[in-house]
Amino acid sequence: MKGFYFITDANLSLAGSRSDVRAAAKAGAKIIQYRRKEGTTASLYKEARELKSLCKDAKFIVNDRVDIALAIDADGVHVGRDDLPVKVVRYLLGPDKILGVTVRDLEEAVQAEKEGADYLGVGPVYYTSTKKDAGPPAGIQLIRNVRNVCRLPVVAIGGITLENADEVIKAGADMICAVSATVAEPDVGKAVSDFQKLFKYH
Ligand code: TZP
Ligand code: MG
Repeated sequence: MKGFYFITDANLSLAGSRSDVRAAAKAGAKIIQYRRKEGTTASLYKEARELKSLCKDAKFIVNDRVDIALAIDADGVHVGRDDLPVKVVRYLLGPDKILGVTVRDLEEAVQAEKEGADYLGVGPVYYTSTKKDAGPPAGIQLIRNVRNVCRLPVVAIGGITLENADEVIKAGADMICAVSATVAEPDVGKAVSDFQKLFKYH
């Protein structure tokens, strides 16, 4: 799958996640991830269910929470090093749901592929202040290296803007994810559609 990968961020959002998800889906985002670090399980469940219903043709992925993803029959889950182990998540999800895994270097990428990931979230490519514990920027060389070694789709993330997205796609990213460059924009739909357009020329 090629194209834009949208992630919700309630703290950066100007209009709220519902409005953002509606706009992102309409603008053609291929995947929409529900990422929310605060809130009760009950409130996350309710919001996830609502947001999934707004996704149209975009796949709906839940960050961190396998239980919520299963409860609302999401298309998949995205996990990282602080979440359940990849093998365990694959077991809980079964073979058909999408399992995305964040990786910060080539070794983690190879490991995630072995353990049953369906795509790799690779980054941070550039400096980001959106995720405090994202680690140091890996640069586009990591995108190239993962592309050359792994067969899974590469979703590039971290500090990506309309100005640098092109070189990230050229380096081999199948999908681009930009949080602050979309969610914090006054017109989320336009921002997503501008990112989405970049894929027409590759
Ligand atoms: N994972 C790695 S970097 C990141 C996440 C969720 C945040 C990316 O946000 P931004 O605003 O696109 O740099
Ligand atoms: Mg996580």
